[in-house]
Amino acid sequence: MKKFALALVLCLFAIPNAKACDTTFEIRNAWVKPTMEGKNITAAFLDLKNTSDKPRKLTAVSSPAGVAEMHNTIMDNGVMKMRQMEFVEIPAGKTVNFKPKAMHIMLVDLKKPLKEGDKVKLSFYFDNDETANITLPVSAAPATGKSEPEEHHHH
Ligand SMILES: [Cu+2]
Repeated sequence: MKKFALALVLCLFAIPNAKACDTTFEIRNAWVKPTMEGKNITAAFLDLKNTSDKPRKLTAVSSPAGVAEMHNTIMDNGVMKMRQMEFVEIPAGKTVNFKPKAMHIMLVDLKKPLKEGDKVKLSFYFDNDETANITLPVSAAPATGKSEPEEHHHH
């Protein structure tokens, strides 16, 4: 239930209009990690669900706070590396999890440091011309608990 409540709150915060509420995408558990001292880079995490019956692609993300990129984390000879992705596929009815040490939304060239309590706006662009605008809290930990069941998907 907590997840659902958060989704509603995010809808109310949708900028510049309430269109995110009408899209076939649901965004939950969204949060941004505070920047570290002297860094202008951080990452955003969220669960993105495609509620339609067609596969979709997330093709771009933007933020007024800086430059937003879709990243994946890969292990290369035991070394953790990040790789930028041109798009993220979301199968019909499935959820893609952006989380630490996995896929994430990288925020670089930030105009100012982000601290706990700040808000970050993100716009998500999809291959069917839908856009979802949300506002994420900057917090040291995920906005909701991790104990709830998650939908799993495998590539
Ligand atoms: Cu990254």
